[in-house]
Amino acid sequence: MSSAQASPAQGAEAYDVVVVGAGFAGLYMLHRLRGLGFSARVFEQGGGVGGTWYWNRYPGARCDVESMQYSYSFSEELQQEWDWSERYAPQPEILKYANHVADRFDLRRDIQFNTRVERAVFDERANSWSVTTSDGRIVQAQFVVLATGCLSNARKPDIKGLENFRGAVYHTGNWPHEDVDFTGLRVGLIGTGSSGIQSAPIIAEQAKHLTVFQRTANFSIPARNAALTDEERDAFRKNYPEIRRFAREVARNGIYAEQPDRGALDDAEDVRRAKYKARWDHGGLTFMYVYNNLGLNQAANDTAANYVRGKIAEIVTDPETARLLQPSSHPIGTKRICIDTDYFKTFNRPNVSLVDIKTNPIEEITANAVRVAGRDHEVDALVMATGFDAMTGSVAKIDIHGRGGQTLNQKWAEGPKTYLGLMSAGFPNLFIVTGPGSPSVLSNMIVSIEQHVDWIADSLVHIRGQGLATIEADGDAEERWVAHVNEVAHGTLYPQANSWYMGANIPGKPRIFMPYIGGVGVYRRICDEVAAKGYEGFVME
Ligand code: N01
Repeated sequence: MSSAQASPAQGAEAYDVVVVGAGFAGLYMLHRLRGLGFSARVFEQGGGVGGTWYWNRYPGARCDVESMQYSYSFSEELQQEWDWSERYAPQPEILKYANHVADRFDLRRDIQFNTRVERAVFDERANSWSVTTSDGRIVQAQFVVLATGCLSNARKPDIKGLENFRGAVYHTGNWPHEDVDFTGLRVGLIGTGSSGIQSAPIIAEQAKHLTVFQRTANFSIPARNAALTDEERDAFRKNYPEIRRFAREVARNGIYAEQPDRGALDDAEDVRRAKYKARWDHGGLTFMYVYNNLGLNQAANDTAANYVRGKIAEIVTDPETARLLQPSSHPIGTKRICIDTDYFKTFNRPNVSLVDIKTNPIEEITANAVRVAGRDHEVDALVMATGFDAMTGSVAKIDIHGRGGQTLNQKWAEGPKTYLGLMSAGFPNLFIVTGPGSPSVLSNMIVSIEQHVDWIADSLVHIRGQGLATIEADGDAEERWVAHVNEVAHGTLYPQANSWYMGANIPGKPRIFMPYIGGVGVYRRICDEVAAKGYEGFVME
């Protein structure tokens, strides 16, 4: 059945589909392709499956979406048989789950590990891609699916003198596989996003001293993590059909939770405070669902932000440290909100100190210290929790040439352009899973991954059924979609923050709000309508 197997250079290794990445997206894509009779090969740069959960092994790493929801829904048996141990699964357990899925569905035999895809060139005569891998092979594929992940290109900032530092330097997004022991060491932690906020309390328990270098104070809500009981797991399992339906079709971010029906200013001050308290006590991301206008209206947002600032002041005993930890540079939620266990409390420990590097940026890293405002903070090890070149970074690392030899990096020089986040005009038969222009990082990633993979799989079946060779985003449809993504974003408070959603954490990266903020339910309906109308906005030949 395989058109790709027949078309390219005689004797070349050829597949219908090459999938880049064996994280949650790549694994499910492979499973679907197999089930539909397509030949497929997955290339994965890591030594195992799991993607982000393979690399992010830092102390305290766990998911901020509840484990019963941060899981595949495509197999009823899988979701009934897997036992999550905690409300928020720790990284090792999520990695174990990814490995279980790979084994249960016999996926490994089509995955080549420790292999990067370095280059992909579209051959306009053969209508197929030549894919060059890091082991020097070139394979042919009619289709390429980039399942490269949104937060997979870890970024160590270019800080003066870093190369002179004599101790170990770790990055949370590329953590060693062997145990890292900070016992007796003075540790410097740079970065206070989700990774820094999760790791600080654990490192502080082990290290002799922890110095946290903070550029931007962040909003964080207690996780209230706990072991899951059999009753809780059973309740989820019984209600999975409704929970999954709701997450896909109703919830804006793909998470089943009570949806707000009013704005923050519709309630009196005491009622509002009681609601915030209830959500703070409950813990987790749903703090932001108390009201339906926290991302839209500054005055409404201020009420939630003030509540959290008040909580920080209550928890942190030193008033100056509390003041520094209170975020003031962005509306709450416009940078990814953090979920923590004892983060603010950690600053009450005698072996923890906070250094403000907003007012006085790091001047230099020396052999044994981080120098700020002329003072050397001595450290034996450095932990960079400095984030990722998000959404586009891992795609940009692949040298992708589309029609007329244009590279994707040239096309995206002013910011990523896609139609529905799925394809980019000029690059036929190249799909992106949860790419810029789709809800992606604003959602429960597994819900969005399953939706994209299913949509791509359906489109491939359509192409095969119609005897077609290519699918490509139409340039005008893409322009309209990019404008729509932008317009929706600018109707919210999100672009106010210097966030990685905006590319603001990477010097020189264009400031574009990359994900689609219209909500996963709305987005799914748009994608389904496009398909139902004969893939409107795509050119198929
Ligand atoms: O990265 P980040 P992250 N000098 O980019 C600072 C997901 N995730 O790895 O804000 C000094 O958020 C930077 O400062 P600023 C989640 O979606 C999920 O923590 O740019 N500081 C910031 O404080 C999350 O949002 C989970 O001023 C520098 C920090 O480093 C995303 O991954 C857990 C600097 C980077 O924060 C990324 O999170 C972990 C410099 N030169 C991650 N450069 C869960 O599921 C950067 N910083 C819970």
